[in-house]
Amino acid sequence: MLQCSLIQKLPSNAIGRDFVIGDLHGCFDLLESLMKAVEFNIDQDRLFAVGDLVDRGSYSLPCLELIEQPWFYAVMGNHEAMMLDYFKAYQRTGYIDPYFDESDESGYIEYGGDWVAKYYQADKATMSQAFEHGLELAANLPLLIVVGENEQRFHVVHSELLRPDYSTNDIKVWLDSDIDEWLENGIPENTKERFYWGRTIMQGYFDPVPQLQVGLSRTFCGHTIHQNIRQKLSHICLDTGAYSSDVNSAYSLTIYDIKAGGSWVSASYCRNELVYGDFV
Ligand SMILES: [Mn+2]
Repeated sequence: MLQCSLIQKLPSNAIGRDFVIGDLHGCFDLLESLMKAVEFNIDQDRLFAVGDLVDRGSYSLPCLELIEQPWFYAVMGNHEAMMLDYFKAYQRTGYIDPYFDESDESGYIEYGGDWVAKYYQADKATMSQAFEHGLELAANLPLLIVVGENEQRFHVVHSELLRPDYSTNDIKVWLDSDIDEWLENGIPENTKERFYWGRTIMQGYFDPVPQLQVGLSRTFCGHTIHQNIRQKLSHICLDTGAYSSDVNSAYSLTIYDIKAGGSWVSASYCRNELVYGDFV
């Protein structure tokens, strides 16, 4: 089971802007160009990440290290969860087999975790200190972030706030009132994994489906790739496939400006120019 604080509550940003970034997957350089494009001010603005900071792209550890920045907030993605699982035995024994691919029964290495081999120290059969620190940072990520009150309120989660009883309940997703209760009593055990693995809403299981779910504030998520931002049942999905943008020009990394009402910028490895738009 994940040992993290699970749910984090933050006030609205009274002095600056709030941005959300889609699944980074190691695309640190794309993030840098987007932050420059929006003139991100680290003294005033905040950046929320929908999880999956690591795997597949070129700069996984630098993306993990962002968690230490006071202006950066992230939730746990399934890739962080898989990475933590993979290194559980190592954290217990202090020893790891150098043959990452062969020793991986979990599928993590094959699923994008092969970058970790770079941080293996053969002389000591351990991982580097910087990598171990990255693991600690990932282990403390919450599953859900709740920001602000009333009209300004928004949530950040990796995949979806789907109720486990969605097939028999008219209301398919958790509401603000449920989340408020979790802030007091914790998130129910039977729903946690859906927060970083679920694909029911974005893969269209309920389509056609309204953009808004009454009673649920805007909930930013990622995990399911599409070339455009999409909104279903108050979930706004920002995974526009950053790590694939070197081979597929339809894909990109997207940053979303919450206070500007959904203006966004995207960067891609395939093209030299940034793309600007408004999500309505
Ligand atoms: Mn994911």
